[in-house]
Amino acid sequence: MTRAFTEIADLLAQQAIELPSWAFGNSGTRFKVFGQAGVPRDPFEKVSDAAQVHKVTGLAPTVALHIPWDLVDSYSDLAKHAEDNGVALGTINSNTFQDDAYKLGSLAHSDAAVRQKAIDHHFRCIDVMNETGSRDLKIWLADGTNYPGQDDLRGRQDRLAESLATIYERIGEHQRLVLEYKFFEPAFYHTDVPDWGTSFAQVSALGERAVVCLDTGHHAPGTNIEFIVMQLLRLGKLGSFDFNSRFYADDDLIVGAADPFQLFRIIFEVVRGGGYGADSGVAFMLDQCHNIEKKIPGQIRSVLNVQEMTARALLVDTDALAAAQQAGEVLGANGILMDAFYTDVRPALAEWRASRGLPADPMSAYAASGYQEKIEAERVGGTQAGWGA
Ligand code: PSV
Ligand code: MN
Ligand code: MN
Repeated sequence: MTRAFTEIADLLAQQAIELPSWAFGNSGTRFKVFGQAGVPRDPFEKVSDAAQVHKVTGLAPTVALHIPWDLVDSYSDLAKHAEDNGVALGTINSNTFQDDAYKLGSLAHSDAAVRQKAIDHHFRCIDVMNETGSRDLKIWLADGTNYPGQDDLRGRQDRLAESLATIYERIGEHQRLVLEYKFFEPAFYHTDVPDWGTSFAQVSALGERAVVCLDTGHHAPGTNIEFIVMQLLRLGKLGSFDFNSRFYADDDLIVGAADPFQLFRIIFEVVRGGGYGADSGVAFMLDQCHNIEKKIPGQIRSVLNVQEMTARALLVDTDALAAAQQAGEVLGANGILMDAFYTDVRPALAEWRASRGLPADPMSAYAASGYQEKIEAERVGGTQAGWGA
């Protein structure tokens, strides 16, 4: 038994999933970047492509930028361009992993001059946020070491805390600092922000407007990610998700492709913990790249996957579940969760979309729109997302 779809229809309308600008540029692995026809030549074209995803799904009203990948002369012009295309600019992601100066780290580096360079970059990102009206500054650090003894673990953590505090002081009253963690890569021996506990400890020392970003691809195999979701929500520190799928490492594959059941379990805990909806303070984002498949359809498929698992998570009969848990009905409780997970919500979602003036089948609607053919014919020399993203 599950709840009726009609009971969750309005809740589904609250869903918003931010798209990363870098999903639209050429990307690859360290072995090869495969160029695709029609990829954007500049940030304006990335925003135009992201807008196509929102147009056919109604799910993706904002686009995250990565600085300096998305360098433009005027961010107000870019924000205006987004608005003209029916979307808005969202999170600003910093980048302290591509300059030679950052070879041994950035915010945790032993040299104060390198730390200051990285801090200044974040100040520049905050300036951009002030122009775009963005709420979140997202920090993912490549900082770490490759060899035991290479640097002082404790010293690096202390320096990181100091650098973050300097950046935090600069963010506005309505802005947030969001610290992402990742267990390894590009550093292989130790990473300065490897896990949710470290991110939590660092942001807790900063203050209320500092929160954690959970990237679903940044955990060791077998990690119970929904437990981390529950704990961070419980502690009031879950700021955002970077959604993607992984089989082996930081694969950045389409969310829900590798393990839809895990995505369902994560979203169930989000809903359970009050993290769902516009006012929850938990931002849903994608952090993906599409190395071999077309990018716009890849993003459409991704937001639909999130929507499908959200619908299933919302369908859980929570009253019955609580009763079964209270009564110690192990299989009964598990059965209630699985009933919702096994519900095929695709036909109901197609109807739901049609009733809201959206295409019942967004993938076909995009294919029929002619947009892909148009950009493939018009754009020559598209840009690279960054690296493997
Ligand atoms: C690197 O692992 C990474 O994929 C992080 O997940 C960031 O969110 C992303 O790059 C963009 O900086
Ligand atoms: Mn990420
Ligand atoms: Mn990643």
